[in-house]
Amino acid sequence: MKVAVIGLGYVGFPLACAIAKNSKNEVVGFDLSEEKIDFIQNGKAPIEDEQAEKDIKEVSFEVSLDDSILEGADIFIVCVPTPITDGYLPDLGPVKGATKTCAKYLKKGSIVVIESTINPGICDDIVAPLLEFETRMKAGVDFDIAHCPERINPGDPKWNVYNIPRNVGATTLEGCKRTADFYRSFLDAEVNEMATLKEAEATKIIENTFRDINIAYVNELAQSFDAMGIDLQNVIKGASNKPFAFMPHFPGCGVGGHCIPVDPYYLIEKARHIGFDHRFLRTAREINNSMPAYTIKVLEKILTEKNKVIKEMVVGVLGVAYKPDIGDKRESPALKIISILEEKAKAVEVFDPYCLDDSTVQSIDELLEKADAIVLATGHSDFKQLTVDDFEKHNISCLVDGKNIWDKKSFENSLIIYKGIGRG
Ligand code: SAJ
Repeated sequence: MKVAVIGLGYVGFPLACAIAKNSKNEVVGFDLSEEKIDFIQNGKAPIEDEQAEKDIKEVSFEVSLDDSILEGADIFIVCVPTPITDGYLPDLGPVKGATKTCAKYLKKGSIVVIESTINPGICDDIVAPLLEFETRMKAGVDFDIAHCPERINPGDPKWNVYNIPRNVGATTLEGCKRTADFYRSFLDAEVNEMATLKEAEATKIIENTFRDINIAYVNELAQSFDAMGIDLQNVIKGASNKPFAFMPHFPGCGVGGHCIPVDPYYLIEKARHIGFDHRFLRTAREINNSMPAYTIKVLEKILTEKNKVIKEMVVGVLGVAYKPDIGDKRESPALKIISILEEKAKAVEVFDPYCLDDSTVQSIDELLEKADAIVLATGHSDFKQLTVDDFEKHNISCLVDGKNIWDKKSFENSLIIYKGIGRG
């Protein structure tokens, strides 16, 4: 078959490589980004992904900025972003755009697979009508729509496109089986066939919402345990040796990324339309969104212990990215921390080795030299190496460890006041 992957980012590119490498299908790729197309045409991976960077050396497939490359495709796989708008509503622009592009080349018997994360009902209520309108064909009769939610975990050395189990739902059970068998033809992992599109859409949403509410749980605990002087990190460590029915999550300065802080709003919004208020999910989002402000409150509290005030301080922020050792800053809490500090502090200096464009200085030393106090916002490995001596050498007086990466005991006999999030 001819398989067309629309969107060659951290989801679509590893997928296209896997299909090209492990199956006999012809694979083509389409993207709107000239840079991505150039990278791939020069045999380079357009994203940071260990497995894909290996695969691209073994496979080659045609990619183009021109959607006519989709001509004759039997299977279209949509792997485009599904961001949220400023009002926290799902922005389906990219999915609608990609769907219209597929419609131009859709033929009888084809399958359109959506991998992008969408909320329950998008395939039935948005994608199907769009394809039917554009092609005058009938979903479930002339062609099929399937949803196989992506589960790529950027930077994960263990789990990759080949070994992560997948779920598939489709307009018809026959379409679901065809899609599942297609995925089984190039994956090593289990592919689970679900009864409906909505079930498959809901599965991914609850995976990530599950994570968001559990992080909110420990973030709320961190605030009460800080006030009680209890080290929540140690308490979680204790609870974690329970061999069943406990799953540790960890408090911090906030929740970033393109999945966890975004997906709950899809479900909240969908349910709102049918008159249900997901007040628990909303509260969890409010708690996680409040953590950057809480982090600054912790800083202000320890500054007063040193008879200092934040508006006289140059505050250094270590980290911009939303997770360690990658340069992705989407929805990163660090950005919120920086904007709060720009209102409150005398000056803000920023350094992230993976986000140099967002850095105001070019090295950790330069940041420590300029700053009076430090907020750590990303747990990059480079920052983990820092010791109390590095901070003392640069006369840092206060330090808030937003991702609890340093050993609080090492600061006990120093002049530096150290506080983590949920470290008592
Ligand atoms: N975070 C916490 N406490 C935790 C875990 C995470 O504060 O206990 C924060 C992180 O600092 C980060 C944010 O939450 O700012 C998201 O972290 P994440 O580890 O969930 O990273 P993501 O956004 O890359 O999430 C992806 C998701 N994968 C997919 O959607 C395919 C998610 O489903 C995975 O659970 C997650 O990776 C993972 O397990 O690493």
